Amino acid sequence: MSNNTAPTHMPAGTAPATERRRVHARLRHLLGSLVAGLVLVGAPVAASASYADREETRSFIAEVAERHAFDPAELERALAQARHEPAVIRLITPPTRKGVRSWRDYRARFLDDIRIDGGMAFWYQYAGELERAATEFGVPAEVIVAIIGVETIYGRNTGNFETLSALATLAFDYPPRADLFRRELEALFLLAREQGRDPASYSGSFAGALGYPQFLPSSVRAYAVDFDGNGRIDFDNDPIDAIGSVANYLRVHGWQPGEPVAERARLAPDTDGAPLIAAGIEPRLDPAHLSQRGVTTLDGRPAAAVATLVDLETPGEDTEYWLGYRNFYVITRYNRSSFYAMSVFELAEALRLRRVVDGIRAERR
Ligand SMILES: [Ca+2]
Repeated sequence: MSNNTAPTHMPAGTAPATERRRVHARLRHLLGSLVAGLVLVGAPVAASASYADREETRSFIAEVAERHAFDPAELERALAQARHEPAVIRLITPPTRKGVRSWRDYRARFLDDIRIDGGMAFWYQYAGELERAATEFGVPAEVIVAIIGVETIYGRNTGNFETLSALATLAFDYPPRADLFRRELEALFLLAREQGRDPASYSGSFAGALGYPQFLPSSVRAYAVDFDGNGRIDFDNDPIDAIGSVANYLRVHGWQPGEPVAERARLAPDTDGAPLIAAGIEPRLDPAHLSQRGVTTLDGRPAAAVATLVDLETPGEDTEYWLGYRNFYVITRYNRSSFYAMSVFELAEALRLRRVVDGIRAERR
């Protein structure tokens, strides 16, 4: 996740398989309750055992119940199960000393053998569904695979946090993002009602992102599709629903079928890239204007379309410049960071090339 903007979801850390994850989450819940009970005396308000008793929680419950015709007692019962998660606050809080951003380090986390080999395995396993998604939504299979790979290593790392507790913690004990996370907590209650599930039964990232594609609850409600047609959306166990949902998310956010994502840019000597970069992540610079300012493709052609100038910095090395087109911008709607979108694009390209090579080898046999 980038720190500068609201995440839709974020790549999770290392985690075991789904079932083990659930057991772990349950154990942690029990342990957490025990610990909370032991330290309750003298604990700060934020660490109170139940969110249902808090003043601002009561007004939240009243509002949400009113807006969506919930029984307030039902929301109270749900929130009584949520507990403060100090780790969530620790993970969401930006470091006090601004770290040095390094494209090389960031890239190395996602362009590795685990994600490339895993991506090929995932692609072969779900080739039919990926092709169907590409046809239906216009988003190439490799881009869908790459997003699921960057997010969760193809479902291996979907996160160990109980979503209800994580979102309650962020909604009520993290003022900088309280609005966003109260909306997500509200969306979780709606999602649980729609899916006939207990709101406490969801688990995922520390920031409330769910399943293979790491959608926040509001994104699940808005963009998820039942792509295997079994009548329900299941992000924990169903990569096929994730495939369709990622493709639908990108399509709704403006994916242009057949159009380029990004290409390397060349800056003529003495070009001042700063004002072009400052124009923002949304592509607004037309090719002629860019050429005039000294920005072209590597072989000196003008940009292929209206673009944004992307700078990928690594301390002590030359900055990489890229032309980001509309589809690059669409990937940043998934996670608002140039580093993120470029990692997805590069992983997608690596997978696509590997697939081409596999195809040639198969023909020769
Ligand atoms: Ca389904």
